[in-house]
Amino acid sequence: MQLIDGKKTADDIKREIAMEVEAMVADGLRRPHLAAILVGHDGGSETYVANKVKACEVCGFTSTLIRKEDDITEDELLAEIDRLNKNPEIDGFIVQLPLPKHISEQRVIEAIDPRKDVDGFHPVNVGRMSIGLPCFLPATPSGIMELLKRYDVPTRGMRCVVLGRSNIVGKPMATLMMQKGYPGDATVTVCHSATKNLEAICAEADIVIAALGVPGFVKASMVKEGATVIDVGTTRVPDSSRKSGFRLSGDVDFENVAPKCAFISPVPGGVGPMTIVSLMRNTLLAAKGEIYK
Ligand code: BQF
Repeated sequence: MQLIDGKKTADDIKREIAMEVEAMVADGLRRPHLAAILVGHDGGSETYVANKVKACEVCGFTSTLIRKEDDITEDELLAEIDRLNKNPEIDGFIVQLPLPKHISEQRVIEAIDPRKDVDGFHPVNVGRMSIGLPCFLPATPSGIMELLKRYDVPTRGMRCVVLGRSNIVGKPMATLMMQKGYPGDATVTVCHSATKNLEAICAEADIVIAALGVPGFVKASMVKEGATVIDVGTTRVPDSSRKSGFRLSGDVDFENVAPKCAFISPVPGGVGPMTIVSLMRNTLLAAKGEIYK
């Protein structure tokens, strides 16, 4: 069993990005600039945005955090997005999800200029990804593809089961795994809450990508000997032995599943750090104008 170390891989890539940024600065270019809009004070969102701001520092990017209270109106948020769209100093920006219930996430996403949509959530980027055109890839699936590549995980002709069908992880993950080339060329099955015989479908998979958000869902009986298991779950579960009061729990029963695996990614320290680094990569691409010329 080989552990897929997302933390170390992400640290390596951040060093690669930082070197490229210093070369840009030496050439007289300005640093890539990422902005993030954070609405409200949700604990998870605060942590995720802090992770992104920290990664910007490590990569040598400029970052701007725009905080809004959770009673902001949708129109006010859309106006802020319009300002960022028009601000030539900003290469890319994100609106941290989830948003308060009175705001339409879809309307917000569609207000972002696709050329600055470094989360890759705008329908233009989703559509371009689906037909294999240059685009900003969504950070989590992109990070997983990078891990499969750096660990030489075989994917061509492999049966890949994606658990979960979200717009942010499950659907784009399935799209990327079935695309031509490496890492891709897999035979992909997407399972969700209405799937019958899910256990049996998983047990035939060479690659299982678990993105349902149910702690410990994937059990040893659901995994084939020699399979690769990628755990995307990051559920906060109460843990009184931690000073934070919680720990991150993955979707995989790691202790029992790991012994059967060729490769497995842990939580924490697996996919999560790669999600952050993919956002940095997209911001660098935005700054260089390499997607939309
Ligand atoms: C780690 C996210 C659900 C909903 C919205 C490192 C992150 C997480 C874990 C992180 C996530 C999850 C992010 C680890 C960003 C991943 O060491 O294991 C980093 O910051 N993430 C997000 O921005 O929005 C989410 C999960």
